[in-house]
Amino acid sequence: MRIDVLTLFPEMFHSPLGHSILRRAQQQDIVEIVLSNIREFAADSYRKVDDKPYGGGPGMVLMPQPVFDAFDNVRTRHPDPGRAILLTPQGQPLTQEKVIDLSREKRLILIAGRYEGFDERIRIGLDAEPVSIGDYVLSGGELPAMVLIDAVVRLLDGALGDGDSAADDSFSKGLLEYPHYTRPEEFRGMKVPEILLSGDHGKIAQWRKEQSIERTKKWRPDLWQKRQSQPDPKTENEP
Ligand code: 6GU
Repeated sequence: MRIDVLTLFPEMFHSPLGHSILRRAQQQDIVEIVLSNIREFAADSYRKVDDKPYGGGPGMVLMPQPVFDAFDNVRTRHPDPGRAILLTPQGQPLTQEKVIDLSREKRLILIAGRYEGFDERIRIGLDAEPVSIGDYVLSGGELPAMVLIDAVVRLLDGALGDGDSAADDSFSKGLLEYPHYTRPEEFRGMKVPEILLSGDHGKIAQWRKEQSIERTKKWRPDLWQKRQSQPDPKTENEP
């Protein structure tokens, strides 16, 4: 997969992209991530990329021209035209379902905005899909773009280590993941549940399933309701 990111702050991406799974996935050519600085496409000598909103109001608005020019510059550098995503708090929620869908693309072009907002013609003219990472406001689209990249890249073939798997992830079956324990068997008076030491894999699987259900009901009643009202045919008949 190729991921282009159009941003005013490419340096913000260096640390997250330079560590752990994202670093390894790039080294192994599972993903190519290309950062473009929107400011380099500013037309004037002040490198201006924002201006006051028509109609008045607070803050500044990202101008269309530098973003369109940055977009045109990267678009032809890869055979696949790509799926354009606009990171904005007004976007559709980034769910695991959406992440799985995005992970099937050959190319994504992410546009991370700043300021009070971006000129609406960016979304319309570039046919960019608005995506949000949750119902709270961040100061720019960079952190959301990094969140999206991490969530997508870990699903690409070969990105996770041999022992790891995305199959048991929280949300992958509409439930939160079960609790984990490692050594020691007792820590500050808290014991590892007996069943996990039993070696009975059937019972352990059953216990984990129950735990997943319990914590989903307790911590994410919204997810539990959704699962009850629309059973997933793939998981319906599981224990
Ligand atoms: Cl994608 N952008 C900003 N600025 N804030 C957000 C967001 C995106 N998603 C949640 N909050």
